[in-house]
Amino acid sequence: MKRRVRLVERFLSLLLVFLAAIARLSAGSLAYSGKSATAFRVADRIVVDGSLGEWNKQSPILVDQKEQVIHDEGQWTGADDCGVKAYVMWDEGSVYLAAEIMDDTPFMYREGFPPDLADSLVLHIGVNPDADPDRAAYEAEDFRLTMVIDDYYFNTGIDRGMVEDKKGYESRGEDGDEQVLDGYECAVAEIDGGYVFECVIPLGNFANDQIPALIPQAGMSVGMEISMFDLDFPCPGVANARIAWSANADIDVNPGLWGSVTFAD
Ligand SMILES: [Ca+2]
Ligand SMILES: [Ca+2]
Repeated sequence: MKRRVRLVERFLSLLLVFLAAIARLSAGSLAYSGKSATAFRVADRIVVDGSLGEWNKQSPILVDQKEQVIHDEGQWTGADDCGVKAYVMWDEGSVYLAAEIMDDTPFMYREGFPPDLADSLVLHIGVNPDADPDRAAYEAEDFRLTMVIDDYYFNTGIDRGMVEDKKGYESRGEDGDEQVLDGYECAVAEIDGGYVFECVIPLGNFANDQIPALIPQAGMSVGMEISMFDLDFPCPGVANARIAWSANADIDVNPGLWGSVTFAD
């Protein structure tokens, strides 16, 4: 009888260890803001043409609610003013981003507009999958990419102003009028009330001799955030609402507030 009790005790203590490990694992996957999505591996190939027939759309990133507006709140009049449904896919060399974007005044941009003052999508990505999901300050592997959405230039900018130890990777394209990405391809196609945006971003753009390129694998998670600036007047600085997946205005200073994405086959 005693032996049986000891066995039960042993079993229970093992069970506790097991449950604690599971709890730690799920805490890890729930870190960042708690917003999470799945990025599916590209099955065949993505044709960057503004048509999403080849996309797996099972895990949309939804950015279209009033509580997600984090800048110029009074300038946002509803999901038809600026509402984003985004998707992420991957292969070993690139991330692919697509978005169905509702906007009553699309493609607001003029030459010389800084990316933050135009119609633009912002992608935050942490390229170190081992980074602490609770980190409250940017590390060298944390990037903020702004993609201007007009219908001709598609200029981009990478802001490193918030990164203390930049590891040799400085800001680029902050004044607009620049294409800072290599191998970036994108397309837009107008739809009722807005447009579809589709792009490929080679991951070598977030790397240098001190920052290794991210090589996604199924099961790996990284910090990621999607937000959008919406300019409604052809004059920068007047009003540009911003809406963000994680609904937090501090995503530009605190990567622990981003969402996260898990790569899957
Ligand atoms: Ca396509
Ligand atoms: Ca708008």
